[in-house]
Amino acid sequence: MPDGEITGGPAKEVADEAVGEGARKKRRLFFALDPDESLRARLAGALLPMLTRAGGRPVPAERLHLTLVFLGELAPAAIPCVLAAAGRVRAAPFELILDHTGYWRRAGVMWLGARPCAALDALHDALRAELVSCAIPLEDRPYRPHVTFVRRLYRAPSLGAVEPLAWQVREYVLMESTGSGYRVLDRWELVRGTPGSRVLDPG
Ligand code: 2AM
Repeated sequence: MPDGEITGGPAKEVADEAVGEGARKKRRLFFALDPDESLRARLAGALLPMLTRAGGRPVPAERLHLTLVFLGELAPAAIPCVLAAAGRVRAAPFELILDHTGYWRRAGVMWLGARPCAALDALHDALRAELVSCAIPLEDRPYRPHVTFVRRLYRAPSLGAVEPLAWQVREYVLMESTGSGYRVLDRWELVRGTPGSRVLDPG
């Protein structure tokens, strides 16, 4: 998977790109949790000792994220439906605890895993349910929430518990993997008892 910078961008830009030159070019999209700067710094600090031991290719701190729902390659015409689906999700803020590491040999990645979290599963399920109306083929594999922090690692690392990191989840984002990196296309706040509300002005 390509690495690169995560940058923000308003929904209007997304809509504009859906009618311009790039209207036919498919885009690799996914919903994710995007750590704020303070959590990103804590993650980087906690991961640093493991990075030096593990080998492989460390994921730069600014690219760390947790995928909620992977959408795959989508035609730009499908994006408005995806944005609308995300806006219909109703979920409250919650706390996620990252407390263990894992390794997937075939993918060659080492990751930080989340303690079982009903609120995270509910957010994942709610997004998938709303996306049904967009007729996007989603994977049926069980959801394994994780933050990949090493890639191209083909020798099993030593795994174990890490000092638990608490993530106060207050929003989710739609991200694009651009080939040279990631960028945030839009964000939705989690608000107790209210619909997920758009943070960026759709223009
Ligand atoms: P990874 O970090 O473990 O590779 C962008 O590619 C994001 O979507 C990454 O977080 C990646 O997980 C995840 N991803 C990539 N391909 C996927 C797939 N087929 N199913 C689920 N998640 C995927």
